[in-house]
Amino acid sequence: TPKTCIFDLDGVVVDTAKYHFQAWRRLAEFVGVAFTHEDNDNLKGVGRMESLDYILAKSPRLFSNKERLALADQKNDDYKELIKGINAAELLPGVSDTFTWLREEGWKIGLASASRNAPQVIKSLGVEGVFDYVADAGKILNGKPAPDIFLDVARALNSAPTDAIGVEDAVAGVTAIKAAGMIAVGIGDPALLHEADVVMPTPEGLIECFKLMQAKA
Ligand code: B16
Ligand code: MG
Repeated sequence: TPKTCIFDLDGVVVDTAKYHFQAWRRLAEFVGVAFTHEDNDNLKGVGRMESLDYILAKSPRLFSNKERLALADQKNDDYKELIKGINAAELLPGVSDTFTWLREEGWKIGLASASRNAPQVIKSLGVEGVFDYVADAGKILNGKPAPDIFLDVARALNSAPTDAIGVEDAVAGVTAIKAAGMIAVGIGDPALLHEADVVMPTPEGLIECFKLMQAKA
């Protein structure tokens, strides 16, 4: 029976995608290329340098490694400024109740975020105590859609992948969960997240979903 739940952060626990969007758009303007909401969707769950390269690929000019690192820092400084004021009010609907329910039912809770800012964000949200383990994105070799980060969390929680449920809003994230051999719950558009075992529009349906899974197992 699944008794381990591994959460993605951005787009599942909190809507930081809007802050990533603003910071990436500023960066794109700075280098003179366009950046749309569709671009932002493509970058969900994708690491910082890979996201930067996606944007720089739209420019006709080439960027040195030094320039790339400076641009990544520039984006991250903007992003950190934007998330400074984050607090518990920005937890997505249903998230807090889901954490409480999982705790009461004795589940283990892990965090598999590609963001190096994740520790700061969960602290600001006041939920850092909820997680039994938080993956360090900087130490994961292959980013989503590779399964590495979800497997790292399962290992740390002494959980077999088949006993774990992953919750993700990103296409790359759902692919990573399935590649890890876990049950995937998608948050968002079912057409986009078709690889997931079940998709819901917001985290509000999670408790019912977990209850059904417990009953079925
Ligand atoms: P950072 P998640 C991901 O977090 C975001 O979805 C993605 O947009 C971002 O580029 C990536 O983290 C890296 O974030 O620049 O803060 O290290 O969805 O995996 O929680
Ligand atoms: Mg996400």
